Parts: sequence; C-alpha cells; structure tokens
Amino acid sequence: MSSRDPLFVTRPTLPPFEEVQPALEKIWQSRLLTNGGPFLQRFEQALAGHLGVAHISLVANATLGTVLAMRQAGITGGEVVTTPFSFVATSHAIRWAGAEPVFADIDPVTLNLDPASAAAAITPRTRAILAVHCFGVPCDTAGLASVARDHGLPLFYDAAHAFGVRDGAESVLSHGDASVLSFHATKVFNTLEGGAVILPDRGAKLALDRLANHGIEDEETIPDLGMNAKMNEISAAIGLAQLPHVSDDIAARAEVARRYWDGLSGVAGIRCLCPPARPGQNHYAFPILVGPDYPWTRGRLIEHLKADGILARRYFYPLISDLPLYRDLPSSAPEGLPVARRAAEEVLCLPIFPDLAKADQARVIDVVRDAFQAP
Ligand code: T4K
Repeated sequence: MSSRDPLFVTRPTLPPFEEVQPALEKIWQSRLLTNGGPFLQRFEQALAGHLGVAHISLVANATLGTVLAMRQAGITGGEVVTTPFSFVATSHAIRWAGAEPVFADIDPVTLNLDPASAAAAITPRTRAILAVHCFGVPCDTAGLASVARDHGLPLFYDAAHAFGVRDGAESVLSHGDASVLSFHATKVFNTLEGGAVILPDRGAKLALDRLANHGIEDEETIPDLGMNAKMNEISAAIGLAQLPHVSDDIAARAEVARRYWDGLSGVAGIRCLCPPARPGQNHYAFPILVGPDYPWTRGRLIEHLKADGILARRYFYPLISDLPLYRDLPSSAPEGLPVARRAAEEVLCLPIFPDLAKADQARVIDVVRDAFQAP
C-alpha cells in the first residue's frame, strides 16, 4: 500500500487468485452453489482440523450463528446476561433469539465480561450468559464457567474476533456450550461473509445445521422454526484457499503488533491492550486506551491521525447499552457499567493487517507521539 492511500483500520486478506480459480471453475461446471455442497463439506472438515475442535457448523455470518446457537440450546425468551462493550451484533443476536440483553460490567484488564458482575446480573428470568472474547483476548473462561454452573445456565461465546486463539494449551473455542466465529471481510480469517459455530457434540451440530437450513429434516419433515443461515459454495471455496495462509497472516500481524508495542508501550497515558508477548494471540486488532495522562483527548488524537490519512476506529463506542434501542433497559442505567463506560471513552483501534507497510505504521506511531511535541 502506498502512503498516499487512506490507511484503513483493517484490510481483508485474500488468497492468491490463481489458488481460488480452479474451485470457481468447478462451481461453475457443477452449478452446485449452496445447501451443503462439496466445498462446504471439505471446508468444514479442514477447518475443524485447523482449529483443533470436533464439531463445527458453517454459517452465513456470525450474527445468524449466534442467534441459532442460542435457539439450538432452547433459548426463546427471558434474559441473557452479556457485555455492553462489543459490536452491536452481540445484543442484536440476543433480541433476534427472542430474549432481552441484561448488561453486566467488564474486567478492566481484559475488557471482557466480568464474572462477578455477570453473577450479580442474574435473575430468575436469566436463561443464558453470552460473553465476547473482545479483540481476541480470552475471557476469564473458568470464572464464567463457574458462574454458569452455579446457576445452571448455558454459556455462549461470541468468538467473532477469536479465530485460532489459544488459551494455554487449548483452543479458546473449546469453552462453553457454543462459540461463534466471524469470517467477515474485516476478520483475521475471512470468507467474504461467513462464520462458524463450534459446538460440544455431534447432536448439537446437526441440530444447528438443520436450524440454518429452515429447520428442514427431510422433504416432508420440518420440525423446527429454522431460518436461512447457510454458507454458500464460493465462500466455502475461499475459506479452503485461505486456510493454508492464515498462520503466516497471523505471524505477519504479530510483527505489526510488536512494532506498535515497541513504539507506543512507553508513551505516557497510552495503554496497549494486547502485549505481543502473550502467547496464543491472533492480533486481530491493536486497541490502545487513551488515558488522562496523555496530552491530547482521544478525539483530538483521532483528528490528528485523520489529517494524516489514518482512519483509526473507536471499537467499541458507543456502548451498546447507550444506543437508543437498548438504553431504556434497567441494566443500561448511566450510573452502572463504570468500567465499560471508561473503556468506550478511551479505546482506539489502530490499523493492523498482515501487509501493513512499515512506513505507514511508522506514520501512525509518529502521530501518536507527536502529542508530546505539539504546542
Ligand atoms: N460480534 C462481534 C464482537 C463483532 O465484532 C462482529 C462483527 C460480529 C459479532 C458480527 O459478525 P458478522 O455477523 O459480521 O459475521 C465492522 C464489520 O462490518 C463487522 O463485521 C465487525 N464485527 C466490526 C467490528 O467491524 P464496521 O461498520 O466498522 O465496518 P466498516 O465497513 O467500516 O469496515 C472497517 C474498515 O475495514 C473499512 O474502513 C475498510 C476496511 N474494509 C471493510 C470491508 C467490509 C475493507 O477494506 N474491505 C471490506 O470489504 O463494522
């Protein structure tokens, strides 16, 4: 990328076109475009092997995958305890599943759902907990599992950001009653649009597959209120072609993260959320928290970056609980959620993607450091 182009917060990675072309030709010849075709079958198997998990259902996107993961577990109403510090799809999925979100506060270190706050938000109407591995940083999975177990609740993970993330020796996707990955264009691994639901057993996987195909069991038997959430054959073929490249992509992201860390971790008032030395990361994002000791406000930093063509983004501001759709819920009260509120005021995601040029990245670091030179 030339330094004259706008520098986006992310850029999709695509496999070399010639590696996808033969698959596209096969799809054109076979005219099998969707509904569980051969590329989907192959991709599903290859992905399970790559991620080290046994039961995967591919879906059209993570939002539908999350709705169906909850429906598959029998959620049709009541309340679901969740984090307000996420992309709006997390709470929208709860509403589409027929339940109401109840917001609990986040942990100040991970910015993920705080188990104690989640426990305090549980009422007799609670049907589940939906946590998010925000920016690919693992949640306190042991703490959340213990809360879920104590209250007899299913625990779901929005793992949209967590492709390939490991938590110790294990895939972070092996926790809970379902984890949902996003393969949207902006993610570490993309199929243009797409997603996957990781489930604990084959029965749950088959139930989710059926829900994603209108609830159809066979031509005459349609027992469930399903929907259309199927991944198509072109997305599956792109996924298959991406898979051999994703480890190199993550390694390239790790180098970008390392350079940000070297350039910014000592800057007064700036906290880098994801120290690159932490093992098992995928470096989906490079979030910084712009604190009171930094000379500029976050807004002023954004303006300075923009003036240099750098389009950093406030993921996630506003809090979901402050959106008109959700702000009248009792758990959205302004005096609640202090940690999430502060994170939303301070967070800024800097550009990160595998082929981010060193010179472009140096510009980002320079602008952040400029605050100490400017009058
Ligand atoms: N849960 C969480 C925690 C999520 O973060 C998300 C999605 C979901 C669930 C839902 O997953 P899916 O149902 O989508 O599978 C973007 C993405 O659209 C969204 O998928 C993502 N989270 C969110 C964090 O970011 P926007 O509105 O900020 O996207 P946009 O279009 O401004 O894109 C950001 C930048 O990426 C652009 O400035 C340029 C670059 N870009 C984007 C696209 C789409 C490209 O270079 N090429 C592209 O094709 O939401």
